[in-house]
Amino acid sequence: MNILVTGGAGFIGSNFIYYEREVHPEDRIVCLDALTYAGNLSTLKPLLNDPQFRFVRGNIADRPFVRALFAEEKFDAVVNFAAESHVDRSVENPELFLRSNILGTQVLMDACREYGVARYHQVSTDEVYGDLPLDRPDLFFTEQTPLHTSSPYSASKASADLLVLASARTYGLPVTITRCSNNYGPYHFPEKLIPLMITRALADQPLPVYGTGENVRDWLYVKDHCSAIDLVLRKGRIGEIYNVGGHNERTNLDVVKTILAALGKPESLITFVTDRPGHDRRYAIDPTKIHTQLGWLPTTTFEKGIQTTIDWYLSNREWWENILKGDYQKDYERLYGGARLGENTK
Ligand code: NAD
Ligand code: TDX
Repeated sequence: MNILVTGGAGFIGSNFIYYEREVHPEDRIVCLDALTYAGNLSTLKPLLNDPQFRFVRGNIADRPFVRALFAEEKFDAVVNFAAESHVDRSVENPELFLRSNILGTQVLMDACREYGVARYHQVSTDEVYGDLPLDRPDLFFTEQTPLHTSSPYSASKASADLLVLASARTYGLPVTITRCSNNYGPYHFPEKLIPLMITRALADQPLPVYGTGENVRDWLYVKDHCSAIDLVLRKGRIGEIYNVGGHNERTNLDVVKTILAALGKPESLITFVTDRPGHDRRYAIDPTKIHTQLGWLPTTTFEKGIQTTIDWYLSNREWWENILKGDYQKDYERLYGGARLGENTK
């Protein structure tokens, strides 16, 4: 297969490309990425001389550019990771999220139709379901849970999902969708909770916990998400949505304390800060469908995954220190200081 992976210079996309090269070395991968603030070509450096890999810089919302690439490459499948992915940035600047996450998805699907691509896979999120109350541990998101979004980010992802289903029904586009819970692991951009806390704790900087720290996230090691997407891409039923998650719920405070303990740093670094506007309380995925229909199960426990992740950040300091030396730090100060965040693509 010749597979287009969009957003492959970001966190999950890059992990997916490495997973595919390892598990399906016969396939060719083309990575299309705009290299926004979140994209990092150094993440893919070991692959740049691989004859089965090509990197192309470009925007998924740029229709003429996308059409030309599809005409040239004749893809068999498309996996769309490309998106603006940070909730806090969407609160500051929603419009960029509409262009990349909604318009970009439509442009890719139109190109799939025009060039007869056999499969379009949309990487979506559990955030499209909104949140669950903290005092109802019996409730989980299933594929039937109604869409009920909270942030411009999640609203843009839900909009994209609706357009994917519309393309399937109206034009017969062969689509699948996965909706995954929070990922963690190597190459995670240090604005998200886990890498932010690891990198700040290593520098003995205060760790900003929003609100009371009681919000719950359902954490999945990134490689387990990659195996789920790979399975759905190759064996999933056309037109279906699959929830992906590993029953790994933790409060944010628990996660931060686990990181501090692993690094031998004091809990006095924890600083409670103003809550995120519209902050979702709890996410929790019911992965029964992907387990029973496709046999998927996660293989990494949170205990093992968080230690592996911390070890990765300890032995790959150059990767994240280069990010912190760049524009990101200024953006972070603006966000953390409550000022408006401007254009965040380079
Ligand atoms: P990320 O921000 O680390 O990476 C996104 C990548 O997409 C970057 O390399 C960026 O340069 C690229 N990109 C952004 N806009 C683009 C555009 N218009 N054209 C081309 N490239 C563009 O994000 P991530 O955490 O790896 O998330 C990847 C996908 O998975 C997203 O669609 C996100 O909604 C979804 N998802 C993420 C999580 C999570 O926990 N991180 C969980 C579930 C679903
Ligand atoms: O500094 C922080 N302090 C804090 O308390 C940050 C960055 C986050 N938080 C809290 C907010 C959330 O409750 O930690 C939790 C996790 O926050 P994020 O890492 O920003 O992730 P989240 O908002 O849960 O969204 C993530 O999972 C779903 C990804 O960023 C999305 O792309 C994905 O769809």
